[in-house]
Amino acid sequence: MHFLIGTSGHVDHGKTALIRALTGIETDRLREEKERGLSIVPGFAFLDLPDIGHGARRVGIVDVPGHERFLKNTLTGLSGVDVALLVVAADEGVSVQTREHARALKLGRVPQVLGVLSKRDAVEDEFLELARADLREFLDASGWAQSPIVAVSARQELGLEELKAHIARACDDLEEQRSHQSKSEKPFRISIDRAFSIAGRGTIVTGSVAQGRVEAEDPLEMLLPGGQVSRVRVRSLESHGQEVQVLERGQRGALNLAGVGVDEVLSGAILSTPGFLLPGASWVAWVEVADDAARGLKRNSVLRLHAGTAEVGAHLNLFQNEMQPGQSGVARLRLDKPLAGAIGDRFILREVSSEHIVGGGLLLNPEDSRTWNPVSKAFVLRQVLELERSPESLLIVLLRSAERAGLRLDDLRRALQLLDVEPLLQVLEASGQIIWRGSHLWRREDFEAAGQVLGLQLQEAHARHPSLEAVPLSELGHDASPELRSAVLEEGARRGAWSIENSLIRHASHQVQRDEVREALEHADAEAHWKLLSPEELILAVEPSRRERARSILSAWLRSGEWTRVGSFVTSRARMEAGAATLEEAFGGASTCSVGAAGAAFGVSRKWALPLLEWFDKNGWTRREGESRVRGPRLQLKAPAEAPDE
Ligand SMILES: Nc1nc2c(ncn2[C@@H]2O[C@H](COP(=O)(O)OP(=O)(O)O)[C@@H](O)[C@H]2O)c(=O)[nH]1
Ligand SMILES: [Mg+2]
Repeated sequence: MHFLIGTSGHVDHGKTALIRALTGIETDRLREEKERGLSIVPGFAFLDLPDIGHGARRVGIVDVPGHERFLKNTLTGLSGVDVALLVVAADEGVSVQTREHARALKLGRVPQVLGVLSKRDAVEDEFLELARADLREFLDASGWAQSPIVAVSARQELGLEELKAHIARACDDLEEQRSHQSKSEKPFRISIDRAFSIAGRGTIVTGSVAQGRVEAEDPLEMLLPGGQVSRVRVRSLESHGQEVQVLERGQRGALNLAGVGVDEVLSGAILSTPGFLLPGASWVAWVEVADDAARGLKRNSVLRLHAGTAEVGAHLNLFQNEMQPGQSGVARLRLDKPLAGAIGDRFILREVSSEHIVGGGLLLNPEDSRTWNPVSKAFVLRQVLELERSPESLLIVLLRSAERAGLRLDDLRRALQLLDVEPLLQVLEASGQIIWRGSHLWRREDFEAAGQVLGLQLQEAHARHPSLEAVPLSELGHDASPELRSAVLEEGARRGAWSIENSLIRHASHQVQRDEVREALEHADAEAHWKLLSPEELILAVEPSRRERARSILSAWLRSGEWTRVGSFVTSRARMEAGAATLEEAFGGASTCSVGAAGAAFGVSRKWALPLLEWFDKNGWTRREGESRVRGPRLQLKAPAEAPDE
């Protein structure tokens, strides 16, 4: 496992000098940085840690600027940091930017924070202890009561070994925690912090790997702030100046990319395994106001949002009037350009006027779903993202909020950020919690409720057609999505609740009620095949004394839509619907069909062919073009089998 260490703290408190003393590497590389003695952009180094029980390891280091003017660069640098060194000069104590950076570490949920008292050579021992007590109090109040404090001097090389041991311990702790987490592989993700080109090699981008792993030749997706998505390919990889075969979470990396010019890489861009991130111009989010913020957040505030290395303008649409420091709740963030992200991504919010960090939060849902009811769902989602953090519970919460719409496998992979969700689905299916069919899944409760609704609809349909053995499938299940409907129909048939044949369905409990008048009408209609009969002709099929009743049955059928008029003829709608196959024959694979061809396929003369085609026109199966017919929306040629990718 790899870990990234980051500095933080007020300007001039000795961060860069400390990294130089620890690693021998100068992280202030820019000429301007050297001249001014001031870090402006994040600088990078690496450190070999002693083996304190879990093996020696090399960790990456990012040294961030402390000056308030470069806070954006500081936040960029801190993205992906596992262990933060909060550096406080012993002779100055906790200062403005110490507080600001601590807020960023806290809101960004940086997992481990170590207190570092720098420049201990610059103060008397007595003063050092005062500074230590001051820092202790600050760490405790920030929720880091467990964090150690190490006093160091970069100038006299004091406390460096002790600090390394503490960093090693923090990494060991993280490794221990992460070994308990799901082993399933995450898609690769890196937020780009620099892009440049080298003659003969093309575009190089650098960043801290936030998730997953990447190898040379892997195809990736580049997502720009603004919403553009393009495909790129990894030519080669480097970490700390050396070519590597693989880059993993927690590593600093440089990726040589094919398929993109350096000018096309905007700051804040993300590289990801294709298909795992969606740009959203508006996100439902869980927002928290820093408990030491100068003021609360008001509805309709305009803020700067930082996520990964991206920064976008955000209009805060709160569901309440104001959130006080320390409070949190649901909000809708309308961004000035789309931001790519995933459920559970953390962000930080800055005030535009003061530029101070005021809050942060979690992305919950790019607002594209119709069913999303933010306020009721956000609380539960936030709970599971922040506290439980298991893919199983997240999946169940998402399914519950999707209700009968269920989830598509693709959306689920994206929501859980897992390359392979199948093993998880197998477990949940075996334990009876979900129903998984092909590319869709539902909670068992929702699926069964849909089954019950369909069963009731079927019984009602039977009641409408008491003399029919079975009813047209097309009468049922229109309140469910096509996937749910067909999965529920199939499942009921499997369990024997009903049977399906051709496009007719029959409930297992259905008993046909014999009625001679109805049967005589239906029989006459069926006997006529496609040489449909007029109402008068049908009535003649019934014994004279019962023709009055036959007439009223027929008009009831026509009123209910069970039967339909085809020109001057009448027949059951089910029979017309079943005519699709014959109509296909009439087209014979061609794009048009003449009246003659239709007559031949249906075995009738123009007397019937014309009204049949007019009925099909009216019902969307065909469309008249001149003297012939083309396919209507309900009679689409079956798509050819999908061509394989690439
Ligand atoms: N006395 C003393 N001065 C230090 C020490 N470390 C850094 N400084 C000085 O503090 C100033 C700021 O250091 P720098 O590392 O650039 O601070 P940064 O802005 O936090 O990165 C420089 O003038 C350093 O020489 C130290 O251990 N002891
Ligand atoms: Mg510095």
